[in-house]
Amino acid sequence: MKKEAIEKAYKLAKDQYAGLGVDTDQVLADLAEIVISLHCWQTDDVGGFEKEGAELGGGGIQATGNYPGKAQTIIQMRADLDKVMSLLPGRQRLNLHASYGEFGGKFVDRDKIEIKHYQGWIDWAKKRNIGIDFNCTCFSHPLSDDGYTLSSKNEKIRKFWVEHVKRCRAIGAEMGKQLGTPTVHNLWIPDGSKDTPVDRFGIRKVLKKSLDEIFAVKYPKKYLKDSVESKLFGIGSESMVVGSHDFYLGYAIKNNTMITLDNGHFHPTEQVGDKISSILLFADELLLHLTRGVRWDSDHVATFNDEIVLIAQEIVRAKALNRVNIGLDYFDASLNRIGAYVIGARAVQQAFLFALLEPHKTLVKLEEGGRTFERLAMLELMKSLPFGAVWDYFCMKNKVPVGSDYIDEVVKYEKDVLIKR
Ligand code: RNT
Ligand code: ZN
Repeated sequence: MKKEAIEKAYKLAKDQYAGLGVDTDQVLADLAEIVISLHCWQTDDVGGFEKEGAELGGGGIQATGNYPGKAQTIIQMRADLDKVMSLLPGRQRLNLHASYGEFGGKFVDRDKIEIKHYQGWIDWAKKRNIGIDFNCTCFSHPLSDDGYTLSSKNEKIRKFWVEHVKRCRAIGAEMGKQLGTPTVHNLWIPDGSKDTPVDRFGIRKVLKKSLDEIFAVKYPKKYLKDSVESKLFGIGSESMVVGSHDFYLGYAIKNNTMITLDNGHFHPTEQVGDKISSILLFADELLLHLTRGVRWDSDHVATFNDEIVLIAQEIVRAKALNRVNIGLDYFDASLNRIGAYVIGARAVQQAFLFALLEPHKTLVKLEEGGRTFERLAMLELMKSLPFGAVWDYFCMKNKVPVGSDYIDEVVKYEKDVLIKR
């Protein structure tokens, strides 16, 4: 698209939104401040670099598909991340899993990891002026095979995982310190039961005990922010997930940690967007794992759909952009992974743009006046306003491909780089 055409379309759109009292220049300034944490595991189907050709399993995490081009080394992964960031407007962070350390060809078990294994990533991020978020990896390991990690009644297994998570938090805090922006550490465990357990209380009590041991170590919030992630069910944990939403919501509120809302982890008719205004009344901040649930699978590429839009709207409406940490979480191996990455990240940014363009004050006024017809009509009207023109202008201003140009870029990268792997 030509620069003049993009500018002209933006000018028209700006006037239209201004008619509703929305200042698009301000909206673009706000959008530019939104940071998206890129989940490194989309580039290699959650394989990690602990051993070559690692395949993931356990706890219902499974990438399906065999599209060529998966990152097999850290060098390849970094090239992929650079490519992705070059196609995204706005700001990003990197979301790293513990299994992506640089172990120098040696096997380093999870209870032995140290900051030195991640120093390369910190230096990489520093050069790009981005922050890092971190995750313990409590799956795809012989000691997670029987379905319980931090909630295991086997003390040897439980201690192993407590040590792993403690180390991950220490590493995260050091990352945050070195990079000058707090690392969000997210804890997700696969623990659960395929069939009906009888001692749910006892099992959950073990998890609580493990978390208490882990979080007994305090770090300054300017280095590390903790979050805990719930799930409804997974493959192999259909009948009970130990770390359910009730469990972690209770834990988070009581212990002043964040809760992670992965929108693929709830009942399909539940609206994650609706939970935000409740949680933010009781918690300082929260973490999002944005994804697209399809039937029983929680990890399809995020798209600009009603669910993501409602989440963005509820955050913007609550004026809580500075209290929500935004991450992506999906892994689809059936299409170009870099393309999938960009689709999801752009979809989320577009959802926030759409939300920021809402004439919020007018809508609240209508609502308070009982004008429910006008409220709904306005909400419908927003859908056909030229928000695409505002988006294109944002991409152009950020010097990233506009419109379908990014598709060509991804296809070129596939031809030049991915297909040769
Ligand atoms: C699993 C959780 C978790 C993982 C990542 C890889 O159901 O969503 O966040 O996807 O840790
Ligand atoms: Zn998640």
